[in-house]
Amino acid sequence: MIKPIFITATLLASSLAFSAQNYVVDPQLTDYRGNQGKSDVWISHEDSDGGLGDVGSSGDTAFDAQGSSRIRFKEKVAINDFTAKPGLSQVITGLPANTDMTFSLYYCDKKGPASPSTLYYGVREAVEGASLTGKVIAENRVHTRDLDAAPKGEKKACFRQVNVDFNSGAGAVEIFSLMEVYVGDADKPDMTKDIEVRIDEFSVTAK
Ligand SMILES: [Ca+2]
Ligand SMILES: [Ca+2]
Repeated sequence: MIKPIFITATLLASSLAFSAQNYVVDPQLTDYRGNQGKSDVWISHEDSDGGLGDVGSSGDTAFDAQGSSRIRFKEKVAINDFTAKPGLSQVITGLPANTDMTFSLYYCDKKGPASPSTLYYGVREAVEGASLTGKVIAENRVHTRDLDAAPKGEKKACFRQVNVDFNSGAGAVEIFSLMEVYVGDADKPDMTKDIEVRIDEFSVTAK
């Protein structure tokens, strides 16, 4: 009678190994796209008319069905504040406590090696009702020029995977993914068109 139980346990262990639980809700931004960027889980950090950047849904996708988020400064806005960091975040509760985990997403910037955009992403402690105010647990910055060898999206190869490790602490965190723009000595970057990037395919899993 012992043998069948052993086989069942082995099958369970192997199926778990192939699909680690992803704690992000609407991780592929499919619902976000379906609802034109309105979401109960994704928090947009934007104020385009106020010059703080625009966040919205896009039909582009890294994998599977349509949906990603487009972050941009619009060329038509009279005065853009390039110190603003527009983007998305999501509060995630119910993580296993004090566990080493990985946060990853796919980032697309078609502007090439000289792009003024940098992706600033990471994990903060969650503070109820006060998005992006918690203590930073882990953070990273990446430029598209550094992602030639990174895993690519299947539908749009412009999407490249980035990640950062963190410890879940008490089990409630806020993941964030924001665009920073480098202006340098100029008043503003080259604005012959919108400065835009896309983000998609989010994942938070135990290591
Ligand atoms: Ca997607
Ligand atoms: Ca918007």
